Amino acid sequence: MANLDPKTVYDRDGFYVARGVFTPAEAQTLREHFMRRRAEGPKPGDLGGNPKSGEKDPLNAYPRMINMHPWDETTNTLWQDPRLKDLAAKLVGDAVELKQTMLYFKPPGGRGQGLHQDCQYIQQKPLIGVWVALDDCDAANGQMVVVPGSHKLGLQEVTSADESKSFVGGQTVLPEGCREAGVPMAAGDVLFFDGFTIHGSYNNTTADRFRRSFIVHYVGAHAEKLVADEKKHMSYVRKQVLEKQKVGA
Ligand SMILES: O=C(O)CCC(=O)C(=O)O
Repeated sequence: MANLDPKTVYDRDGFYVARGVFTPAEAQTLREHFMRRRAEGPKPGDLGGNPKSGEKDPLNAYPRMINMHPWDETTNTLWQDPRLKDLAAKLVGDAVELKQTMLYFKPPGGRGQGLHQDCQYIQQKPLIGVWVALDDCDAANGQMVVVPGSHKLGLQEVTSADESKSFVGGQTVLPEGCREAGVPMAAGDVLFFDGFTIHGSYNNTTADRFRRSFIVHYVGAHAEKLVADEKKHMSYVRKQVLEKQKVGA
């Protein structure tokens, strides 16, 4: 079959994998850089550890970093890298602007993130996630999982996630007949996905392999505000938890 162009694939499936965007040497430099920054100690917005679990939760030592670009020059350069920004713009069909930057470490034994749509958090469209693999990723170390075609289904309802598998408390209620597909990637590959595409990841079940990824979210320069029904926004899961606590008090 003839190779389809990236935008055709993105529009059809809701995601596109660009192979070998960064060299193995660049991926290694980025891994080493972010491990050094993590070792410096807590950063604003860290998320993922469970202080109640003491040393048991590997995410205590490796919480997710967010919005590093104001204090980390490497991040501030990387989100503007034309290899990410130009393809993101081509895929959304508009110039793009930065929404957020993130770094997931997912150490051995680390939990994943329940399946979700990014527009269930960020109320703007078009929104595009750009996920740079810094390690080789497969099912064992918790590769990304997507639901092909789900970007065409609109926002779905949210519910609580199994927190033994997900470091966040909410997940999407999967529509009937949905098929999940793992996305194996090599360090340096980049996954681009639509803000409506259902995606997430499972636990890193390896004893010795990290699954690190650098992520940028961009919005279209002419993005519209989205107003999700209450039950389709992740804040609904938090509200339900607070309601239950009130009833139990
Ligand atoms: O890296 C993961 O496991 C999930 C990332 C994700 O959900 C995102 O980048 O929007």
